[in-house]
Amino acid sequence: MPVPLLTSMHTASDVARPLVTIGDRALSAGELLSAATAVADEIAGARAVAIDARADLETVVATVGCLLAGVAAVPVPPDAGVFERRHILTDSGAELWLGEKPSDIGLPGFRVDVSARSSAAYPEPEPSTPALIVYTSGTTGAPKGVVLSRRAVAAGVDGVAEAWQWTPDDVLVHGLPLFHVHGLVLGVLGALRVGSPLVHTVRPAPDRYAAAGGSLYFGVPTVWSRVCADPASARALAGARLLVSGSAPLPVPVFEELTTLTGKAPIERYGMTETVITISTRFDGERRPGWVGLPVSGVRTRARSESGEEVAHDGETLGRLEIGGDTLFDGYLNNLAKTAEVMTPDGWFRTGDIAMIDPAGFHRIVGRESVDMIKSGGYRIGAGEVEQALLAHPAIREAAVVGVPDADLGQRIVAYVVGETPNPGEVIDFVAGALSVHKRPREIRVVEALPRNAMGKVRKQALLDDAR
Ligand code: MLC
Ligand code: AMP
Repeated sequence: MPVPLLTSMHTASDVARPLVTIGDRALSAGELLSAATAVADEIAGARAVAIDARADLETVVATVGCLLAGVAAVPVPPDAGVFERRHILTDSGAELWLGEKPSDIGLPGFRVDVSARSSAAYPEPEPSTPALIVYTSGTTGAPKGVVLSRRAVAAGVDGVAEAWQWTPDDVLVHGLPLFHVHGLVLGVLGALRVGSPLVHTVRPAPDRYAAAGGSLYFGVPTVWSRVCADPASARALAGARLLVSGSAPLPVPVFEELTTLTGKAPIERYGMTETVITISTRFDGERRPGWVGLPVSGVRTRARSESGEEVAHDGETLGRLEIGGDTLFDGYLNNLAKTAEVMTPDGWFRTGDIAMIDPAGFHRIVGRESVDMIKSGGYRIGAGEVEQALLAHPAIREAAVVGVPDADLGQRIVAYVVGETPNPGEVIDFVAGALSVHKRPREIRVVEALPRNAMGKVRKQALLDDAR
């Protein structure tokens, strides 16, 4: 029989020690296992189940329940608006809803009870079984369901655990959302696989990080920049073993300030929903501002020029970054065409990121191929998806969305719209209600006309220049 995915949860030496703490509630390994088994008892036999993925213990118990039963977990952002939630539920084919049910959801379901107990035993599913279907944005259209197998989850966690010397002696702290790879796969399943207790602060606020007393901290760059803006909280992290940044580029000034305030250079690591975590600096290696390090164990990378040749590893030639290895997803659910677009014929995943590699194998991510893929606060947001939502507003005739450089969020969504004097605040709320709150434009600029080229295509660069 295959080795359990969440190995350490089954073999914890002290089953009574808190293994997962979220806010002021905690579960030991024993409690988590039996509460999750009670969920597995209810859902066994389903293909996919939706989870109302709030930052709470119920989300952890529900996800572990799915993994025990071999049912694909579909984390649904708790702030997902009606369009987005409907799309996720329909596309994923989720058969049940775990959590509190909004009135527009017709699926059967139940509330997860973290005090429920079951001692049923489930055989470990094959590594190829889907573990999660995570919805993520493309440049256009609705979010796509990324199918991650148990093998990919295991490989993604094991690679960084080796690079960071992450062990059960660590206490992991973060407050990231539990519906993406960073917070859920690395930040929850990672802790459960390694067996290091997790303290989740519900929100990634600097004072909560400071008060948590962990040895290993995860954050997106926005979180680290806010930590630096609160020097007392930053200094409180001086005793931690590792501060890890990922999901978006960590600005060099933030890297340097964090190093000065905490006495520790942060670890940077690079990942994607489709590939889990693939490149990182190491606990025992160089940490270079602006560079994300080396492929983790089991991961292969290559950077290719437009004509397809691998570029020189000279630390300056740019190439399109591709990834190979066990951490790769199985494809986009119900979307063979999109899957074929992002996979090379020889089985590598085209990340859409532009990178350079130096002679020592260190990687630097310099940007995205497409201006329509935006990263704001570490969230991936497709310009096309926001434009579609804007066009559904009755006062808007045309819309174009750009990601403008922003000191706090990395990129800030600015929407240019043409229409009958729409009210900016109301338009922002309209998008927040249709998609997810974090996909809302931070600014609306009403213009007479959008700049277009001879083909009629919007000139996004002109909008970016204008917004800057
Ligand atoms: C604001 N709010 C609104 C609103 N405007 N609600 C409704 N309508 C509106 N118009 C509310 C929000 O819901 C929220 O409420 C509060 O106001 C603040 O929202 P915000 O301003 O959007 O939050 P912000 O401070 O900007 O968030 C920053 C952040 C967040 C860093 C905390 O961006 C974040 O959590 N980022 C993490 C993203 C992440 O995990 N990415 C990983 C992807 S995986 P309330 O009640 O909620 O406070 C990946 C792979 C890899 O990338 O490599 O890791
Ligand atoms: P997501 O699918 O939300 O996981 O977003 C993946 C994208 O985030 C990648 O394609 C990169 O563009 C970006 N990203 C993740 N980690 C880093 C990092 N450490 N540095 C730069 N960009 C990153």
